[in-house]
Amino acid sequence: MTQSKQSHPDADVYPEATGPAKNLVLAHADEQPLKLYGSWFCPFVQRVWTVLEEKKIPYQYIEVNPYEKPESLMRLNPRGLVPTLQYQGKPLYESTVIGEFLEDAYPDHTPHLVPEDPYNRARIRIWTDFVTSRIIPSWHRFLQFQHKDGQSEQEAMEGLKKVRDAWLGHIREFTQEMDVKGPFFAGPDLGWIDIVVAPWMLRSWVFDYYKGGSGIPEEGQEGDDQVWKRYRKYNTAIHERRSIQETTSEREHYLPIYQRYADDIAQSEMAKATREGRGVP
Ligand SMILES: N[C@@H](CCC(=O)N[C@@H](CS)C(=O)NCC(=O)O)C(=O)O
Repeated sequence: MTQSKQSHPDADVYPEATGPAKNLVLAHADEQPLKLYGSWFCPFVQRVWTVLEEKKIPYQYIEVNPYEKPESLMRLNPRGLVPTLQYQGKPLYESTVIGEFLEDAYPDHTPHLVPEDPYNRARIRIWTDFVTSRIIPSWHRFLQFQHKDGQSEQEAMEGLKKVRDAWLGHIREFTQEMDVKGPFFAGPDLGWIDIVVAPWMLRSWVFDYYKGGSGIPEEGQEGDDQVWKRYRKYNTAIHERRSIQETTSEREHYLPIYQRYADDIAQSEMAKATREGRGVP
């Protein structure tokens, strides 16, 4: 990679989407009243991007590097985070807020991803919160885990197992809440909760790549049971979904980004929050 001229240590990311996501960027380059300021690698952006694609809402995709914090982004979102949306000239941010907003603002665009029934809608909010407050932080603690100076090999292994098991525990709890048949969380149809969690499922190859395995048993392996069987069915359905595939870039360009997390040297707000024991920024 070329040396970045920018001061933020994470700014030197590949500049644009590649692979399937590149086609979407090209198809959504034209001026539109609804603008998505996004970064090709960002899981929070992928949520919003997937909703726009599922619902076929017209939008303009504008690639920004959130570590360079360009003026165009800061003007709309003082937190300087992506995704940021511009709707009728007005800004909106926070991926979970945007997801529900798109459902409400474009009622004629199907599929409806958020249940209409108030109870079911509230339940989806509980599990959306679970993804934010449990799954994502434990995913990052596992990925960023480091062998500390002076620790024996065994102590380090135990430490790694602890963070891995914490993540696995949350995935199991989430899976146990799913509709028995599925394949999606609430039944046969993809919903907002699936889009909320999908980007981290899609990126869980990082555990095989950097941490010696995710710990999720394969069929017939030790520890396999009905819950993991249900999870694997879910995982397959998520990976096969067109909108999710189409918002994904080539893996080789995610590697330098996730290498920095795996080495625990990333300086993103998420990486810092993880080191400080805080939640999602
Ligand atoms: N809570 C936010 C999180 C968004 C977020 O952290 N985005 C990252 C990119 S994946 C970002 O903009 N990082 C810039 C930084 O860390 O300075 C959301 O759900 O939209």
